[in-house]
Amino acid sequence: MRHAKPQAILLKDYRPTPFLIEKVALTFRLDPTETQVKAEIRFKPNPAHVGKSKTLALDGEMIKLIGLKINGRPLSKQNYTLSDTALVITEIPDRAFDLLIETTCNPSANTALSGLYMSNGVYCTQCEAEGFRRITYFYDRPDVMARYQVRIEAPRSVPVLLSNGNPSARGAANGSDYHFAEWTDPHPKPCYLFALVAGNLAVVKDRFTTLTGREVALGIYVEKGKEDRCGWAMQSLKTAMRWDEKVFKRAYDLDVFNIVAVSDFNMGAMENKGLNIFNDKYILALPETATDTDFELIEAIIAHEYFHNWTGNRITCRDWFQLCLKEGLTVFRDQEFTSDLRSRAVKRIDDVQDLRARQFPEDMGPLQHPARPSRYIEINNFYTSTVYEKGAELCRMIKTLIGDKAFAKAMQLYFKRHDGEAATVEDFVACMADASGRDLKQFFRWYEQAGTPFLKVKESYDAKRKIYRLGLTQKVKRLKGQALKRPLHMPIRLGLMGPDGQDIKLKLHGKSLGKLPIIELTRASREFVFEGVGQKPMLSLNRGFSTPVIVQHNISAKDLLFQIAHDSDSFNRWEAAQVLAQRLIISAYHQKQQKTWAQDVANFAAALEKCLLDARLDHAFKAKMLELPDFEELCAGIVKEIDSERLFLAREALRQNLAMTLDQTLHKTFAQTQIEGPYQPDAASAGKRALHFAALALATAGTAVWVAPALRNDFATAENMTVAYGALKLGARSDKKISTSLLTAFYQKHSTDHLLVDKWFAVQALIPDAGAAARVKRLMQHEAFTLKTPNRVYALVRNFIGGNFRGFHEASGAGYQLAAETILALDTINPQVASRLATGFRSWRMFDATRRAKAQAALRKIVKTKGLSRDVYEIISRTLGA
Ligand code: B3K
Ligand code: ZN
Repeated sequence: MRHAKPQAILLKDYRPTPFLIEKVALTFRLDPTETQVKAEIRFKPNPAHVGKSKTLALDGEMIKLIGLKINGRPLSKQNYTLSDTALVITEIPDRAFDLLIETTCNPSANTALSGLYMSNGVYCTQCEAEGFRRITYFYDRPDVMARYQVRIEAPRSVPVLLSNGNPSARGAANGSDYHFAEWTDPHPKPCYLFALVAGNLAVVKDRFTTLTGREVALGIYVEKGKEDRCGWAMQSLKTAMRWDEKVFKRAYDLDVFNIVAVSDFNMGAMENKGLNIFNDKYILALPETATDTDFELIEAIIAHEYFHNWTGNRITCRDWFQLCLKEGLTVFRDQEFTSDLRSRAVKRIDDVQDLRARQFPEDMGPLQHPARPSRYIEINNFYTSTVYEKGAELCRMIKTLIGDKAFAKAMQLYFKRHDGEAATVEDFVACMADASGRDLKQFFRWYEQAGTPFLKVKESYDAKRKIYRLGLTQKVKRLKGQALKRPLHMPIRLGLMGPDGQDIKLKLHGKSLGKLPIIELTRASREFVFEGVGQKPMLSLNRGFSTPVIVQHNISAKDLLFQIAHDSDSFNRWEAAQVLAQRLIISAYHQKQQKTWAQDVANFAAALEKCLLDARLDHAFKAKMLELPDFEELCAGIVKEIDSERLFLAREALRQNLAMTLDQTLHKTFAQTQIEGPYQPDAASAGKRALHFAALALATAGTAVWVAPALRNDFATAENMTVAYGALKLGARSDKKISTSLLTAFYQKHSTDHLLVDKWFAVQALIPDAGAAARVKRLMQHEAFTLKTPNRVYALVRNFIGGNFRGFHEASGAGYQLAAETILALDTINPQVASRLATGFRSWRMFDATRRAKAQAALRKIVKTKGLSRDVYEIISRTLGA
């Protein structure tokens, strides 16, 4: 839909609908260009609605109305009005009534991939957030929950006919070679969870018996010939089902659970009741086709969608402002799942890296919004890292505040109290407060107030009185025109280490703190006084990243090195290395402290070396220690007027120095982690491979002669995709000869596998060479590139915008221009994907004047374009505005 000046929707305007929907019967007669949809809907008055309503206003777009009856009587044109976005029926009975709506839609023409569309010959739906209105006229909002009965009719050439719930009938349908299938979903659900899939698909089957004794038939549907790639997804599904029973006491509630993999999908996957639909990138995996990261993501996303069955589906959201109620909580649940299955310490580091790279920049710039927003223009723009990942951090903080036991109790209370309901964030937090007896009123501000807080640290030690004082001050930056930011309730884990590196038993204001000490900061500023501290301690603050803040602490390099070596909290050992690296890069950027820089780098390298040689540390953790902070994080440390080229070179200078200093250790690490034997996707094996490539990656920044042959050899002898892709990524960035030969070989070998062609594009999008924008532009002309497939656009264009810092921010403005042209071209095809690309401009004001001017010109060009989608309009106007 195209709008000149789109209207904002406000949280405070929420009102219940005048009617509720008791049940819906949908009949589809599938056709690629003219699918017929018959909806028989039973409405009843809503007791929660205030006042009488004589009209029924239903949402609908891109569909053609064919027939309309109330209680069996056809409606004449005087009885309703029809617009591009709504059907409004006047003169409605004041008691329950049946409405029959007949419409048609055109799945083949649906390039936005919202509603009913076709992917590679397969009929498929995506209804969240507001796609159901492209199927029939309806109350397209999550607080209207109904029971669904679905009948699908199609030619026999379309053998697989799937919908939500349990299968109830199938057979021959009217018309010579037509057949039908019927599905009944006993659980009331909002329409965004409706799904239909039909096509000539293969299926991989399995079974699962729940702890309550229910036999569940599991099915994964994929393109024919891909059956052998479903094993890992199936195994992950069963693991997730068992884990949810064990940890959250949640059992599955239907006789079937189906998953379908399609190749055209706007995001990762969708949790439709009993019929999850997935981007095939997150289902298909064999050691030869998928990397360790793919395996881990598949496991996590399968779990995430499955967990939604309770957090999202059984208990859904009252309105879309409550999105983090289901998303934040479900991300929290999938993070816990991965932590239990793999390494908790490494998972925490991964999640914090991700939060800092994606959520912090969002939270500090013009696209900032609270985890529970209070206004939006296009809800699809709010499936953000703030709603998802910060939302998960808020659940984690509550758990830290109230403790594991109370949290478990509170979750059970939530499931009991709100099962079958459309709930709010307040409802959730009330359960947490009621079960724990804690007052969470101030904590609630985290949901309503945007911005990443800074936490300033001041310490002092009184040797005579054996007192250690810790002063903490919190502050959230206000953006132009914003109201005063209020202090937040922060649970902060901490430790004080003695000179031997051991944690000291803490006594705060006369009270002993337990084994994992936590202090709570509720005021803007406070001093914590620890008694009985015999020697000047070393502070380890915000252990495990207990609160998502940016710590500002003038801790010395010496102390950071001590922390790297001794901190009992592995997160903070890693964090200390990050802080040191960040400082070294920033001082290279400002060309400050040139005299001591080399010595500081040498000390840092020595600390890393110790880690690499420490047999007690696992491979995955060591690999994390070798990763330097991302550009997004570095930018937050520089604050203004960034010259991205100089920042890139400063980071490269540190990499190069480390590579030279650590050469022997890197070589040894690389050799000791040589990949042998058949591929196993478990965390330990993946960790070994991660370290192998982390060592090689750092070594490529130096000049050692072993590197190029090692890289070529890995590529040539690779028996799995993790190794082949690991070598390709590094090879593509080395000299032209290696780069060309590896890229050519990879494409020749894999050009018929669309997921691997995506990888081939992604690798090239991320090469940080000078003139990357022009190179990416040329790649967009490649025969395999298309704007119609989201995965392809993400692989090449989104990776370039979001992952190629040097290229996207080229001083010439070529990167910005390329982004603007692509966003505009894509907006007429798929506004959701276009709008995702547009968020890449969110930090434009942090750059220097030259770059700002170029970015602004690109943004203005977009916003001035006539007929812009609501999606892109909202993102660009906010980006320009604040
Ligand atoms: N709930 C879906 C996301 C829907 C996005 C709509 N634009 C996937 C997930 O978070 O599980
Ligand atoms: Zn989700």
